[in-house]
Amino acid sequence: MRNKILEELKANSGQAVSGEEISRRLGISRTAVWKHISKLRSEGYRIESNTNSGYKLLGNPDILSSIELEPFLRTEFVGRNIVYFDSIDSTTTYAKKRAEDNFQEGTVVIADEQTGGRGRLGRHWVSTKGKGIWMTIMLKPDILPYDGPKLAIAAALAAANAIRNCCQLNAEIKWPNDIVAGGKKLCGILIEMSAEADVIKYIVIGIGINANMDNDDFGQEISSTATSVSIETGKPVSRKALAASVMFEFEQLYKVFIRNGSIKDFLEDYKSKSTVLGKEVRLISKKEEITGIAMDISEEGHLVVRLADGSLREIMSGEVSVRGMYGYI
Ligand code: BTX
Repeated sequence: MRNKILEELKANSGQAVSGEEISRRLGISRTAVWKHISKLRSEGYRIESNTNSGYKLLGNPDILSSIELEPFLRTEFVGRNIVYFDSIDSTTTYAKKRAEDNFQEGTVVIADEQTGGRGRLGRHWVSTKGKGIWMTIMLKPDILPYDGPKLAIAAALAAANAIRNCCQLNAEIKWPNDIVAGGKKLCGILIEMSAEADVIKYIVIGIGINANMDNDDFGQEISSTATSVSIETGKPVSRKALAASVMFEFEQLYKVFIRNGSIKDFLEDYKSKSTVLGKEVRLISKKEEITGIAMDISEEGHLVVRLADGSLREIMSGEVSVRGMYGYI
C-alpha cells in the first residue's frame, strides 16, 4: 500500500494530492493514508503536507527501496523481491534469519545504513548512512555444498564489472573477493552458507560498496586502506544504478555457474582483473604466515602460490588475509 501511495505522489510530480483523493482511489481511510505518509517520511522521502492542498512529494530521494530500484533493474530474479531497511544492524544477519523460512530465490536485503555491518572473521564493516550499497543476495542453489564457496568468485567479478561499467573506474579484484581501486579497498564481500549433508539450505552473499563515502567516513583506522567510487572518480555515483548493475552482473554469472557447475567460463575474466597474480604476497592465517608469488587461481577458486623452495601450494580463501609485500595491493 505504501508503494501505491508513493506512485500516486510520483504520478502527480511536484503537485499536491489531497488525502481524500488518495483515500478514495486506494480504498483506505484518511488516517491510514496519513500513517503511510509518516512511514514514507521516516524512510527518507520529503513530503510536504498542507491542510488545503494535501501531500506533495519534494524531489526524488536517493534511497534504495524497491520502488526506487525497480526502474533500474534488468534482472530476471535477482532483486525482484527487495527487502529494504532505512537502517538495520546487518543485512546479512537479517538475511540469515529470514533464510530459515522459505524465501524467493534472488531476494535482496538492502539498507541505507548498517549499524553492525560485518566483515569476515567477525570484523566490522563501516556502513555509513546513504553513502554506500549495503546489500545481501539470498540464494538456494541446487549444487553441492562443496561448490558453494566458489560463488565468491562470481560475486567479486560481478561487483568489479558493475563498478567498471557503471562508474568508468578501473576496479580490480584482490583475491578472493575484495574490490580495490588505486590500491585501496572499495568493496568487500562476505559469503555465508548453511548446508545439511549434501544439500545447501541457503547461501547469502553480502556485498558492501563504498559508493559515495568521504575520507572522513572511514575513520582513522582504515582511512589509509579504504576508498570509495566518488573519491576515485571525483564525482558522485547513482547508488540505484550501481546496485541494479551489481544484481544484473551477478545474475549473469550465477546462471552460467549453475548451468555448468563451474566457474571455468568466467575464470579468465576474473584473473584478468586480479591485482595479486604475479605479485609477491603474504598470507596470514591463524596457524601461520607464509610468503610467495601468486601464480594462478584454480577452478576451485583457490590461490596457487609458489613458495620460496619452488613448491606450489593451493590456498583456500576461508581463513586467510592477503597482503602485498609493499602495501595493501
Ligand atoms: P573483510 O573482513 O575482508 O574486511 C573487513 C576489514 O576491512 C575491517 O577489519 C576494516 O579493516 C576494513 N573495513 C571496514 N569497513 C570498511 C569499508 N567500508 N571500506 C573499506 N574497508 C573497510 C569484507 O570483510 C566483507 C564486507 C562485507 C560487507 C557487506 S555489507 C552488506 C552485508 N552485510 C554485512 O553485515 N556485511 C555485508
